[in-house]
Parts: sequence; structure tokens; C-alpha cells
Amino acid sequence: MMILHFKEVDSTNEVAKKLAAIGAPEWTIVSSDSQTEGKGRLGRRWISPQGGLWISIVLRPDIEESRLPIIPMVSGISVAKVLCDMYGLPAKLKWPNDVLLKERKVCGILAEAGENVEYVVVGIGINANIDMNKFPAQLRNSTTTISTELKREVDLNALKIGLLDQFKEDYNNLIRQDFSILKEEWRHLSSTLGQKVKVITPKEIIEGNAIDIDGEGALLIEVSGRIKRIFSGDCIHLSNF
Ligand code: BT5
Repeated sequence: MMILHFKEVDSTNEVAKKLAAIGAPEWTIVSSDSQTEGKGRLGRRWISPQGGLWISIVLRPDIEESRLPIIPMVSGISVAKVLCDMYGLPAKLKWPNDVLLKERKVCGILAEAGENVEYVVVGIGINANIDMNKFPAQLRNSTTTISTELKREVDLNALKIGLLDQFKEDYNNLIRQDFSILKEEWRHLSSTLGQKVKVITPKEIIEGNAIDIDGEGALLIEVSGRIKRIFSGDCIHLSNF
């Protein structure tokens, strides 16, 4: 494992993708104190001031393309377990990849694949030691940080090492076995399952009961007695059903 740490970069995913494209081996890690162009999904921005853990991991998975969405889901499982194990925080998962504390987003994950899936870069952003006033007003109700929840700061390096250890174990389990054991963990940690949800996809807006995920990480939603499989989208939790 080689870890490259920067004071400031545009985006750790961008740096990691460039390294992966010129042959950086699996488990090359890029992290940075802050990001000037932190990226969310679908071209959105990710607020990345100093105090957060902004990290990207180069992977070279040998799995079917249809199962790629499972990789960021497994990263979410690792983050949730680490927040619980290291700090006793009851972290939950929101489909597809968010990690929540008390229904507020503490971590976002962005996976990007290279041409012909030569590599996958998993970018993980954890709001660790960040003051809530660093976030714009419209995000403050839906966001939280570890230091806000614990009322103390945490050691970023220890969090980084704890996360990488946990993710390595979970990822190797995914590659060695299949998704079934991890799927059970995802179900267990999920806040989405059991909720009435609204999912916004590029094609449609679906409202229904989130009942399960399948072996490719798709969300199964029951809409008037029929099951719909959703592969990607933005999920809003409405209420428990
Ligand atoms: C994500 O996108 O949640 C993926 C975020 C991935 C960030 C990591 S940091 C390391 C690596 N390098 C990068 O450049 N990116 C990755 P999405 O589901 O699209 O959520 C983005 C939305 O979350 C934004 O449009 C805001 O509404 C909100 N948001 C932005 N910054 C946030 C933050 N720090 N904490 C919580 N919510 C945030």
C-alpha cells in the first residue's frame, strides 16, 4: 500500500485517476488536507475544507462490470463500521453510498472507472473535524460531521488507517467470495430499507417502499404491488413504512 498525501489538490479522485492511468498499482492511495474542486456524483461539488478525510483508492478489480456498483457500497459498509468501532457512532447507510449519522450525511462516496474498467478509483469523503458553519446554510440540516456529533476532534491519521484496514478486509472478502455476506451487513446497517422513499433517476421519479437490494447493488422498491429495480439515482427517505 502506498499512501501519497498532499496539502491541497483539486480532487483526490482526479489525482488517483491520473496515477492509475499511467500504471499505479492497486492500493495506491491519494489523500489531501483539502480539495479545491472536490467532486460529488453527476458533476456535483463536494465541500472539502481542511479537517475532513478526503481519500481515493486505486483498485484493479477482476469482477463483472454489472457488479461494479457493489464496490462503493462496500466502501460505505467499511466507513459505517469504522465510525461505530472507533467512536461508538451509530452510522447508517443510505442507498446507494451515503453514510449517515442521525439521518444526516457524514460521508459521501464517488467511484469512477477507467476505460474498459482497467481501474476503479473509490473516493471517500468523511466530514471529520469540520465546524458546521463551514457548510452553506442550505446544507446544514442534512449534513453532519464527526466532531459535531462527538463534541471533540478525532485523529485524522488514525481514522485514515482504521478505514483503510477495514476497507481492505471488506474489499478482499468481496473479491474472494461474493456479495452475500456483505449484503447481509449492508442490510443490517441500512437506513433505507424499511423506508418509504423517493428515488430520482435520470429517467423518472419513483416513490415506493424500499424493500431490499439485489446482488448487483440495485435497490428494490415496491410500487403498488410491483417490484422495481433501480440501478442508480438519488434517494430521499420519506418515512418508515
Ligand atoms: C457524493 O456525491 O456524496 C460523493 C462525494 C465524494 C467525495 C470524495 S472526497 C475524496 C474524493 N475526491 C473527490 O473529488 N470526491 C471524492 P453526491 O451523492 O452527488 O452528493 C453531493 C451533494 O452532497 C452536493 O450536491 C451537496 O448537496 C452535498 N454536499 C457537498 N459537500 C458535502 C459535504 N462535505 N458533506 C455532506 N454533504 C455535502
